[in-house]
Amino acid sequence: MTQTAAIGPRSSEPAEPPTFRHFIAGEWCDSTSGATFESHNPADTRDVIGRFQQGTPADVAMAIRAAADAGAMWRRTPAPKRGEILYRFGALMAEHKERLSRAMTREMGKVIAEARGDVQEGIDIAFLMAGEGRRMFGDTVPSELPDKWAMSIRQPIGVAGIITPWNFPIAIPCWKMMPALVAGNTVVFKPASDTPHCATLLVELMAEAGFPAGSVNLVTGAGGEVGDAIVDNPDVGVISFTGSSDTGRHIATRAGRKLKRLSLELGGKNAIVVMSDADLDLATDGILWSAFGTTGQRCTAASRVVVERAAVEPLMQRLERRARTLRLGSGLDESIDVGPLINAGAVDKVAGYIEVGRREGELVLGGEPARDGELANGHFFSPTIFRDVMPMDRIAQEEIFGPVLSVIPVDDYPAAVTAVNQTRYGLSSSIFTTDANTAFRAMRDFETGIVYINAGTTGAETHLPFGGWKETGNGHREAGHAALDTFTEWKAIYVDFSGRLQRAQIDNQ
Ligand code: UN1
Repeated sequence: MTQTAAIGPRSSEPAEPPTFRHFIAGEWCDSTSGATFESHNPADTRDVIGRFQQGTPADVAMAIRAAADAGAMWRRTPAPKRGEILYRFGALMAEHKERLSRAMTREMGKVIAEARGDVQEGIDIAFLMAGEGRRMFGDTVPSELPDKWAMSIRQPIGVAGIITPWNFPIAIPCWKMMPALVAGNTVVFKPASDTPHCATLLVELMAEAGFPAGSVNLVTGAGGEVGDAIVDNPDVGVISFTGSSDTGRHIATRAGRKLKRLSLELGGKNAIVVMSDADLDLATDGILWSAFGTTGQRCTAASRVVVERAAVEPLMQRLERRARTLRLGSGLDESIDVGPLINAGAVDKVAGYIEVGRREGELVLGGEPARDGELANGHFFSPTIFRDVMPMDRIAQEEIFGPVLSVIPVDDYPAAVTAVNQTRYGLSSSIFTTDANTAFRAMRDFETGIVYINAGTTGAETHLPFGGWKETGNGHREAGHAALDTFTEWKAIYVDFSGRLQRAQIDNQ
């Protein structure tokens, strides 16, 4: 291991924060900018986690060159052998799970149980994709002509640009890098500026696992500088991005001009439907977990609850009572339910939506930053619930990415379907009902990439496709074997062993 980071309580004499570096061509190196930026603990911003390289287009160019050079060898390494390195990496993550989880809570803020889940999701996808090294199926099919063989195989694209968000700082980079690498691509990884430490720890373990020099390159820094340089470089054949819709559009425009392969995973405005026949205690559990888990900072978070009118009052009572018991604080304390928002900008954004919400619905809980006592130095925001919100209100339409829930009353199931689907996004949805017919109708009717029955909107597992309809993405899927589609080209191969010219579509009449 090339670097270690101090994790845990600060001593009374805070040490100088450590400086971390890019990882290019198998070496840890400084940026050509000579500049660094800091990463802070969002639960207590006095806690500086470290200094990180302020990457430049020149750094990116070096990383892409290293990745392109390494690609020549990596793509010829048999896929099962590539998979063995993924297995080693998954095992190393499992060995270091607690250290990674604690580092994540410190840097990103999610509570420690959720951080462990995030790391586990990384382990799961590493093992799943390691197995793909021995599968990676193509088709072998009969030819329409005699003495002719027909088959299809997947081949790597080349250099993959991996641009990731801060909200799943281990899982999402793994969702992208594991399929890219097992398929024979090499990667240039640009993590979110809010979580460069998690990314560094991850890449340290990748190097230890045996990914060869140049196959994985890390460049930290700002999206405008580092991200754009990755997207624009002609030697990057595929880009995978998860983040905001605005940034997604920006990347899509630039990548589109160059006709690049691009996988986008963007916003969500996910709804939970509660029918009057639902188990309301179970629904309350699902809603609170989906709305306030990760402080609402998941693409899959539930920010809308669409409730049949007869269930509104009993559900509201349960939600309010239970939401009031949620404890805010540092996620390193196991008893805490809700950690901080990621940064001051996020607090401002959420606070702005509270003002919008006051004009649209009735605020029944929360609605302001939480700054009492130990929360004073963090970016905390009280779990917030609005009721009597209309489906087309702004707080029911725009992604807030914070602990803000809108309760939308509807008359019946058809009205619920309309409300669920009346948004530009389509990531996940859920319904609580005890009627099997209603459940099956929802599976058919909800226009989202993920549907849950009698569970909240979060908690996708890595062996199924993850992604959304409509403006949530651009048709690609992460996780599952569908993830390989982003990172491979198909090649159809015909072998004619007849010894004569056989013309398809003509000589087989
Ligand atoms: C995200 O928020 O971008 O389904 C990913 C879930 C997690 C992944 C969320 N497994 O909530």
